[in-house]
Amino acid sequence: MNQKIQQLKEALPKIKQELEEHPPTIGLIGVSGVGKSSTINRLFKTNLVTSDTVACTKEFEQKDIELTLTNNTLKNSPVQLRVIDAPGLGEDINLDPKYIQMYKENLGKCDVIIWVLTARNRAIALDQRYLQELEEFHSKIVFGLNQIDLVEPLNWKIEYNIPSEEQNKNIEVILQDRRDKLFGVIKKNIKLIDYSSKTGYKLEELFATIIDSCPEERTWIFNGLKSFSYKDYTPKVVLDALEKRNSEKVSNGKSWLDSFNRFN
Ligand SMILES: Nc1nc2c(ncn2[C@@H]2O[C@H](COP(=O)(O)OP(=O)(O)OP(=O)(O)O)[C@@H](O)[C@H]2O)c(=O)[nH]1
Ligand SMILES: [Mg+2]
Repeated sequence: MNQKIQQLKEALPKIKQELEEHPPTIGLIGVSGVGKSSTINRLFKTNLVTSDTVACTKEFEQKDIELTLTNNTLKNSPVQLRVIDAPGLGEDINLDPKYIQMYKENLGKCDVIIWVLTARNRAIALDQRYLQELEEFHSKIVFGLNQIDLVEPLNWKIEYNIPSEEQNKNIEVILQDRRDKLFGVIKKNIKLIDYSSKTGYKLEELFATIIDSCPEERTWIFNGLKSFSYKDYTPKVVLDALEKRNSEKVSNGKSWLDSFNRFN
């Protein structure tokens, strides 16, 4: 037993060094405006600049984040994570060659890559083309289908923070369509998680998928990131509203939707 403790003591500085030099690293990529920066902001409480109107992120932006776990056994332990936000592809035909080159340089550093799509855009030829160019990274890619709160008929159940039945049916159709089309390029079944960075819906599942997708030799590093609950990702205003709904009957959803929109 003493010998084991001794071995562990000797290994600790090496573990620390490895974590400092190569912290768990996640990259978010995809075409312009799908919500890459918004997803990072919501997941990790960063304040990357986003835009409602024009292409926004122009350079690769690396954020070192210290996450404080809020539940389970590791409560209050700090965990290091590196997140890389990428400029959107497809913004301008003149910029694409430069961006593809930058993508190739940066994606090598990532353990896991989230390729963000938006549920609002059914044309994914651009994604398919870029995926072909970035073939060497296919094994690291997990796909996220963002903005599902904007799926028709736009009647998100705000009082529960979930899609309506009609939206759910449409989301299923969209997921199947994107899976088929991406399969055509990737040539194997893909991981595709539908979520909404705006409402925080299913961000927990997206994060769990990131953790599960880390390379085997780095599992020990990612394991430290496991103890999150959905509450860590859900906007406070949504949590407050859900709590309020539990304690009193909401007669008019508008009031808290208003505050939700202000918050965003
Ligand atoms: N309704 C809704 N809007 C979203 C969601 N995620 C992002 N947005 C909006 O989508 C727009 C683009 O978001 P960004 O995060 O700037 O997108 P991006 O992919 O980083 O864009 P580039 O940096 O230009 O590539 C902003 O208006 C966001 O508020 C979502 O889940 N639902
Ligand atoms: Mg951006």
